Amino acid sequence: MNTQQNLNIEFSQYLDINGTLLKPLPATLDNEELLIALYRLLVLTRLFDETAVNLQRTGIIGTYAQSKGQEAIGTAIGRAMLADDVFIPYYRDIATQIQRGVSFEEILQYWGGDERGSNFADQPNDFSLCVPIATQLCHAIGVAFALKFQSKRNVAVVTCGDGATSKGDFYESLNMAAAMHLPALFIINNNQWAISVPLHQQTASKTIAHKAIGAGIPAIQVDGNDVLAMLINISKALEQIRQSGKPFLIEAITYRICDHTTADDASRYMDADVLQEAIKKEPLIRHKRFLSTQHFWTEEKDKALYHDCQQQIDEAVDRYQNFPPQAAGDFFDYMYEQLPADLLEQKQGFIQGLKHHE
Ligand SMILES: Cc1ncc(C[n+]2csc(CCOP(=O)(O)OP(=O)(O)O)c2C)c(N)n1
Ligand SMILES: [Mg+2]
Repeated sequence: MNTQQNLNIEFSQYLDINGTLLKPLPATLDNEELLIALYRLLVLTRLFDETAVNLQRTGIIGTYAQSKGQEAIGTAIGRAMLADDVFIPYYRDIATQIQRGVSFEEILQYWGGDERGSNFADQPNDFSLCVPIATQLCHAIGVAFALKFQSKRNVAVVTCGDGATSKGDFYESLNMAAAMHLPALFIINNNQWAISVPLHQQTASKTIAHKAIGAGIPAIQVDGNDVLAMLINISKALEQIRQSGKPFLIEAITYRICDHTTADDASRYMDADVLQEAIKKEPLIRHKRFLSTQHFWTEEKDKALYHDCQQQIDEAVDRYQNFPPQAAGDFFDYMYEQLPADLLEQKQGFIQGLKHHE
């Protein structure tokens, strides 16, 4: 019997869980300023998450999905992309969004039910957060097709969770990207859970990367808690896509060390010992240890950085809370240039109902 293809999946890691460098970094990453900038983004995302949860608990925003423990993925994506690439995110991607011109107050507006938060003031190309699972993958294929049609050397970068890879939208998107040679980068946040459903109940596939191989797309696994490995591999994949015009998939291995959203209580289904083990591998501690071994990072600098990041977030929260409220019925206005008659009727009914209520 002849073998058609070996289906081995490479796993890439640069920093072990103690922050020790396992192999030399490429010259582009041997840069103190960049290494600290990455750490700052990790911390900023972590602190914003904590602040957003507090705002939800005090009724100031409606709901929120944290990226706690998964910050390295979005941090690396934002750093690696070019400004003219297009990002098609899902709801755990704020670390990327804040690097691409989306403000903290816009993100808070989104989770506060204010549609103006998706009408980015300083980000003309990227898509808004996507909560319907996996639908953004199909949108990304449309974007990638448009980029190819316009002969641009840009890439549509789309993210989703492990659970989303069970949906037809995922398989259809992979198939079309590969068959039509589209410049799309799929990055999967494999945080081991889809709300309360663990990965092994979600799929019998050995890895999510194998699903891409089946579609004819090269794929690798990367330690998703290692911001350096993520950045190196995403940069390499983007370059390969720009050269070849063909898609690529990265499965980022991480763990959701938080509730699914503020509407969830993970302690009801997540094993406490497994969680404790996962916390030891999270990305912030690891990168901080690495910086400390480089001799340029101290506890003093660390404290100052946390203080600075929190201040930046508090100022954004202030701006969010002092923003003039949206007009009643405003949420009807963003889908169509001209509202169809039935929706116009609903909008008017809604506004009248509010007046009646007052
Ligand atoms: C089409 C659709 N079906 C169901 C849901 C409810 N839902 C919200 S999050 C989620 C699980 C997603 O898990 P995963 O893709 O692994 O992403 P994660 O939240 O773990 O990052 C589900 C089923 C939804 N938002 N959209
Ligand atoms: Mg998941």
